[in-house]
Amino acid sequence: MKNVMIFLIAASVGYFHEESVLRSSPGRAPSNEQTIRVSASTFEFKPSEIRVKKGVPVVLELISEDRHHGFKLAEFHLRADIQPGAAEKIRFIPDKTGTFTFFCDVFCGGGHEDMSGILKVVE
Ligand SMILES: [Cu+2]
Repeated sequence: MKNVMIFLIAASVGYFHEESVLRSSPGRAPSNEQTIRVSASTFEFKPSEIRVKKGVPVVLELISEDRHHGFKLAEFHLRADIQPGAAEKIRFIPDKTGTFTFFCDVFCGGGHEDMSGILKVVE
């Protein structure tokens, strides 16, 4: 009987250990995370309007269709360089609602100043 108890305790400890390892395994994306692909080209972002929900993790997958561009979303302290041929991923959790402007912060030619878009965060 004593042996059975020891076995049960050992089995349950092992079980819980495995559970915690599964939960904390690195690289596992939260199930509600959403990936939004944004392409940059002279002189626009597509889509130019991104709608997300407050509190839901977002991955922006930034790609360039032509040359070096930048991505800056100051209110969420996000910025990235976007180079052709390589997707740049930015993860964040929108923690406030509102309409925020993102823009290209790498000079890319005559229409650079107009290269922007908006992020709408809703409840
Ligand atoms: Cu630019």
